[in-house]
Amino acid sequence: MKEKAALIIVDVQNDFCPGGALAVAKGDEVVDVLNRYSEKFRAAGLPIIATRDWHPPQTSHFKTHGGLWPVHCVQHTDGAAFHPGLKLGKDVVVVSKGMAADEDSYSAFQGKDAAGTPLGQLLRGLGVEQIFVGGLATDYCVKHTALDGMKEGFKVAVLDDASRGVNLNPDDSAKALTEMCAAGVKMLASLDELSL
Ligand code: VGL
Repeated sequence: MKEKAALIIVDVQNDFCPGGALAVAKGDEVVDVLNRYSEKFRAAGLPIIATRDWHPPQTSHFKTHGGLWPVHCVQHTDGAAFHPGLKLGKDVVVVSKGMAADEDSYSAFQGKDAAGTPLGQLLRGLGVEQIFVGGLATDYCVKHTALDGMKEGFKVAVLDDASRGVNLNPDDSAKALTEMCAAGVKMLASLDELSL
């Protein structure tokens, strides 16, 4: 029998989309693609998790406090809201990360649901063995989520057509894909390759 799968939609938030505080080029292009993946998972009765960066106003993650990034995805702001085009049904579990003032939390496995359950525990509780990961950004949160997924013993596939990178250096996304593949992460080019 096939491993039970879950879809992990990573950080498709306004601040990571064009016009946002930490805009990923063409970040909004993943919205429709992810909606189509979600339909497939929902139709198959499989879990869908949406992660979000959920930072306090002051954190060492931000340049203002010694970190790498402009202020973004501050809790309860518009920038932290999911992109309005993302269709998140009531069944979607939201996992928040980066809430402490001293953590980057690039990986969704450092995040927790509303009840405080860490992602790995949540997935195991649902009987999930395989995760499909897409969203923003390829070279940070998608990459770290995929790599941690492997470390936590899941089969991991990244949705290449549903992910976009920050690319502080122009080849960061390409390097991230190479790194993920070397760790055993599979790549899916498009929905046609999805078999649940
Ligand atoms: C992310 C940079 C900074 C991400 C988050 O979601 O990939 N990237 N914070």
